[in-house]
Amino acid sequence: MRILVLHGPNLNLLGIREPQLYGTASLDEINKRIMQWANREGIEADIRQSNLEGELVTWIQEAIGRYQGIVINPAAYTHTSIALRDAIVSAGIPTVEVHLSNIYRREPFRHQSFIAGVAVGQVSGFGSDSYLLGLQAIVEHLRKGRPSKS
Ligand code: CA2
Repeated sequence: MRILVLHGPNLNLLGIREPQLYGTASLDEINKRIMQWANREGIEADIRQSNLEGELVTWIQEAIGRYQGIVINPAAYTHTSIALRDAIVSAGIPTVEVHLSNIYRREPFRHQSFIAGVAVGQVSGFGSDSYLLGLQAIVEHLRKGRPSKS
């Protein structure tokens, strides 16, 4: 089973700024944990980060036929990007949305996600564990062969 893990804009700054919100782990450290988890589970995971909306859209399009599932932290694009939402729908690849922080405990503009309505589900608020929980969720979902709406 192949899973694509996508990190959105500014997540390359993790561990350097705003540790009270996003924790002290760097993106490299989070990616190492993801790869360790994937290796233990016998899952092939590829991980990418971009600050560009269009690049994330292209990667989702290119995932068709190559990946069975996507785990994405769309970062600020969560709250703005119909393009990412449309890409997830048209790719038809089951997708789990993850967030380090609990977006519903933060500013009202973060309470809206354009992604949640086309995702299998959402994990929000568990720091870097959100990625591992999201991976577990998508793998379990795919193993059970549940039909996807996205
Ligand atoms: O909690 C999350 O994972 C978010 O997706 C993070 C986004 C934010 O816009 C979402 O509302 C929730 C922000 C990512 C920015 O990451 C930074 C990391 C370190 C320093 C500055 C920004």
